[in-house]
Amino acid sequence: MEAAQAKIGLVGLAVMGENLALNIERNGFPIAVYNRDPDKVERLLQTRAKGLHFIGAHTPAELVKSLERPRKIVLLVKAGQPVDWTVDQLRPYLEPGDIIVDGGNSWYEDTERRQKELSAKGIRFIGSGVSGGEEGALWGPSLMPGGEEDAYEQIRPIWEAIAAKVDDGPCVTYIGPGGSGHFVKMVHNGIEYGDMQLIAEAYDILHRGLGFSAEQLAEVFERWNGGVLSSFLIEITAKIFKVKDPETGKPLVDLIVDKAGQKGTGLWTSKVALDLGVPIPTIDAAIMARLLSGQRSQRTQAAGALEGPRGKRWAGDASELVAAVHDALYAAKICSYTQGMALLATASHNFGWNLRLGEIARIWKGGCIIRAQFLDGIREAYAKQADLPILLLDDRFRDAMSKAQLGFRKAIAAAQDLGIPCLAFSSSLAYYDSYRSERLPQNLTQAQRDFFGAHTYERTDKPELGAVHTEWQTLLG
Ligand code: NBP
Repeated sequence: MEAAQAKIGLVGLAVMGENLALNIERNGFPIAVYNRDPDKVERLLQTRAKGLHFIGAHTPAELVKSLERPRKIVLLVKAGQPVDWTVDQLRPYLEPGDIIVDGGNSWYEDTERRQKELSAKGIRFIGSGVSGGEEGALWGPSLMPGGEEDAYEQIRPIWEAIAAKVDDGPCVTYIGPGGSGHFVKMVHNGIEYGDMQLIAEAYDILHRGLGFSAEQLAEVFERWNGGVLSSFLIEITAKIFKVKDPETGKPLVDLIVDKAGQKGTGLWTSKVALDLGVPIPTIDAAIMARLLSGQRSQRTQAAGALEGPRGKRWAGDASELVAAVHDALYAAKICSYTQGMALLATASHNFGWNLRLGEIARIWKGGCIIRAQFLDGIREAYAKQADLPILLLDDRFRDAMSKAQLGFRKAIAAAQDLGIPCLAFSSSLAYYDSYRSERLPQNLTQAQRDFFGAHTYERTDKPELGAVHTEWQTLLG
């Protein structure tokens, strides 16, 4: 291939970069690729990219030289300092109008800093969330681009061509200015943490509480995948229960150490939510559950020392508990997505992003890890009312909660009786009940704050007084 022929360049040939590059090329865009370790470039060109419209670049200069103007370069390198390093490598060869697209899981404030730094040289920087893992990157991810809209317009044809497709279009939309694309991707990941933890808790109740085998679990999850819970994560859960370890013949899932790792985007979601003052207890619980799972040696010690139900089985009708756990999973999922969307709404308001929540739900319907038919209901809810205060108040979800809430309570009560932890289920129910409570006990909290710190309070019977303070000790006499 002649020089200056590629439509787009890509840096970072690990699992995401390699697969996204193949997706871009398959959709008709000749691509130039570069990696810090050049062996990876050669390996790709000799294997999966052999005979395709790829240009292998061995230096940043070569990469830039092989691109049409304005240059468009996608980064899929490890988030954090490697992104700055890669940008610094490219910067001397770029010209005003060129566009860098960071497709990694970058912290949204880093994206905004990079946008500012590069704009001084006329270079545009898009922070685009890419979700869907290896398969998504290759066959169609969900893409969440944020930054200057006219810069996004330049890559839009490529982004729309490579994105997953659902009944109402490609799973990509312009998210908004600044770091909004990476923020939305971060919240997507937080919601993913919540979904995974809720599924894990449902599994625990059925497995420990009912003694269901992997085969029975596969059957239950397969059935659930045909209804309101239908989603990629439920589908792969059913598949996981069917896989046997080739060596021992046992279900592979039973042989996996009960310790879940995390790379940070879930934790970021919780931290940002605290900073913005948005309660997201289901997602917080999912992070706490992973942290607790990591404290394995303490748990092993405590298992023999701390009292509580041990190995107790559900004495009632198994099918009733299965139905209750199904309802709990659906209800808690509604609570979790309500929290995630509330976080997006607050960020949009505080940062002036003008996020279109219905459109974000739409682009999550395909390609990404949380993809599910369920998201169509969220899209419709925001299409009906763009400023819906909380998703729980949409007719569809309010009715669904009314129907599911008894099962929700029953499943949690059963888990508590059996001594099975369900951090995310119970946090979700407490979230729901808090919203339903016209009066919460924080009148007492405020009284305590005024007692020890003169923090004042407002009176229910005399709102016109505003903040008042009482000398509590004096009144005690
Ligand atoms: P990694 O996150 O493992 O990154 C690998 C790439 O980063 C390689 O090109 C590597 O170059 C480069 N790199 C590293 Br590692 N350290 C570097 C440094 N100090 N300076 C410059 N370059 C460095 O790969 P990935 O899993 O494909 O993910 C890429 C991005 O996409 C990440 O931000 C990730 O969070 C995000 N993401 C991943 C997934 C997923 O399922 N894996 C899904 C969605 C988003 P080298 O080859 O020379 O070491």
